[in-house]
Amino acid sequence: MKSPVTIRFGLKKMGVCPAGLFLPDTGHHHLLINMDASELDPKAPIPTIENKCLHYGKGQTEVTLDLPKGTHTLQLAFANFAHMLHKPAVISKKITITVE
Ligand SMILES: [Cu+2]
Repeated sequence: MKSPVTIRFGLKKMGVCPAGLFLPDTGHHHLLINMDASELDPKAPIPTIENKCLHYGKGQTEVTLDLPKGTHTLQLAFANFAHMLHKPAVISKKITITVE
């Protein structure tokens, strides 16, 4: 694929809402680029790391990103109003994409 890359975030059985707003069974998406969700501390808010760990705290369900050429892994972590992982954690499987 070519950059910019459009990524659509899927979710079942829970709702998406902006960060900071507490509603049961909701949260917002985080995109992990070349990072594994196992690196996230379940007891701490998800960090913001440039080009690596991105928050979509407005409740976005789709983003378009400029990604450098090469192979990248993408994984989603869904977290609550305070950027904390749910229990059990809601994490996507990891996909691999190649940007030409
Ligand atoms: Cu967040």
